[in-house]
Amino acid sequence: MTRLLTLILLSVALMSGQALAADLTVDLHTPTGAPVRDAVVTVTPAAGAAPPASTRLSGPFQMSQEKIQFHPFVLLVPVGATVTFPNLDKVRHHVYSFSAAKKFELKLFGQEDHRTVTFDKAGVVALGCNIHDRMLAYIFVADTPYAAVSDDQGRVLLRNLPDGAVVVKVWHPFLKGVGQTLSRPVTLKGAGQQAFTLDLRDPPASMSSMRGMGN
Ligand SMILES: [Cu+2]
Repeated sequence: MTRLLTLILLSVALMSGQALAADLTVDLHTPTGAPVRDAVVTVTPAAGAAPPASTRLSGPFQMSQEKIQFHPFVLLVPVGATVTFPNLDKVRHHVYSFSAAKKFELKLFGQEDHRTVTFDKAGVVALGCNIHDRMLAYIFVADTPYAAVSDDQGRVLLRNLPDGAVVVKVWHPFLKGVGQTLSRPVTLKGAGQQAFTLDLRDPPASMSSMRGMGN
């Protein structure tokens, strides 16, 4: 390769927008210090649009029903994702959502039935079952590829984020406050760490005995 060509390629690379260099660790805990799992952390560049969420969040995406519960409790998908709803129980389920981001109903279906729903709008979709009141789960439809769900340690690690000013948001279904969301402007450069304290309301009585909700 000629030196001129190398220089041209290098300048194109430098001009083509933000460097992807930052790694961000986010720790989530309750006011008493317990880790919070099942929270969704999203990072959005303050200037310019984020790339399509599907560039990093890849499927297959599945919300199964087993032992009269949804699995997982919180499912993160990119805008446009198609989610399958396999029923692993012997009984039938009747899954629905009234959420603005996606209203739908999967009428009584059993193990033999194949059901899918496509989520074409960003937002939070709360799921229920008409037959079993205690079934509850959430699908978080993200419009940024920089997103992840917290693990049992209440931790999220996001790699190769754009350097510069971003907004970090944390959502959890039982977080007190507007939109169940906390938001913080952060300037990323290299490796960074953020901690959030999440004040959670009690989960619905019907499900609190069945899940470790992290609080
Ligand atoms: Cu059900």
